[in-house]
Amino acid sequence: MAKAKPLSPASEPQAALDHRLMGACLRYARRHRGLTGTNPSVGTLLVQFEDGEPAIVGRGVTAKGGRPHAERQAIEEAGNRARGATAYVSLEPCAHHGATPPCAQGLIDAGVKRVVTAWIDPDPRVDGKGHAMLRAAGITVDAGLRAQEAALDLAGYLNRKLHGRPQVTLKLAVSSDGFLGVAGKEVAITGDISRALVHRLRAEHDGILVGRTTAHTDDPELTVRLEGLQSRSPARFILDTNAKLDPNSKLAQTANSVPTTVITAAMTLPEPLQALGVQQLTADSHEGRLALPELLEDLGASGMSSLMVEGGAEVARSFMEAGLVDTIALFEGATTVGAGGIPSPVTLDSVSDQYQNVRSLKLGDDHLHLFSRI
Ligand code: AOF
Ligand code: ZN
Repeated sequence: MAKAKPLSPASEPQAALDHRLMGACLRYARRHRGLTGTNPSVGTLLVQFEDGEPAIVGRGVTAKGGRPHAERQAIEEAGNRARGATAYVSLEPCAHHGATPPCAQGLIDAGVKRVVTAWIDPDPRVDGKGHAMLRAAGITVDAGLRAQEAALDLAGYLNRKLHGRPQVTLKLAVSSDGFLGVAGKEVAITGDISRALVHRLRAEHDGILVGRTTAHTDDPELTVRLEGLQSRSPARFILDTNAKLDPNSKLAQTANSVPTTVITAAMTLPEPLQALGVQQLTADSHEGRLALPELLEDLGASGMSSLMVEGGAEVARSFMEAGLVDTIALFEGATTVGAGGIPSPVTLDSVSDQYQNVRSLKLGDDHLHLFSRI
């Protein structure tokens, strides 16, 4: 086989190379986010250092549906060149016999000499055992590289495993004077670039949720309408205590093509909604409101790892007050709304210090600020 093209000058120190290669591994892992079911989307790069220069000899990302695992695919691609290689893996290799033999064993059998990982797998069948197996076989293991970034990417998986509920992203579009819009009508707060990014965020989540008022006022579709990603629309949920969703709404009308569930308090769904294919989820209620923590537990138990909450103000406030928001995606537009605006429950100046600003981007005239409490 021809020698792979080197990625950097030989002089780059190992720690810098590790940092950069783990970055590439994390980016590769993102490729199947939202497509691997209850399994996390993990990335693996197998790298040979030839004359000190790194050459990627095998790559793998957890396959759609969750299997095969990332390491298996990277090992297969590398063939003999896995021997003596360094493996960069975004999550500790598994140690259990599931549908496939343990990935840790696969790396041992392939002759890998060093494994660099970003995060320990909290699955009780793994939880340190993957690293231990590798070390027992004489492999050097360096765990925890770029851990915080990996944890952000794995947030859905980690939340469901550790807390039994999906990771919740609250998306807010706030005007430059701190408003979400004007009551009763749809106001454009952000521009096209932000809109595209919102669609990409949707594609990365298993579910998307709005309140009935938003469903009524904005009549949203909540689908992914980016070229090439149209099939990645998340399942749609409407918080609708009394099952009042309008059968003529876009959500109801498209329920046969994108799963649509009305979350009610023990009501039977009206016949027209049932006929359109709208599903129902009955949630506990508490003091006349749907009980959100229990709802999230039910969604977690059904296999949902990530939920995007898109509004409106009341729903956003309820999720914040219940302490259920893990990530805040705060889009800030350049426009002002002025008198009569709906105040945002969260603005740049009022984000609680439980949250850390993990990323900020300029999107045309808008800004996106991502806050996370991990
Ligand atoms: C890895 N590499 O690419 C992924 C891992 O049902 P199974 O056998 O597929 O096992 C699921 C568990 O495997 C999951 O809970 C997590 O612990 C691990 N995911 N592990 O070595 C991978 N996706
Ligand atoms: Zn595995």
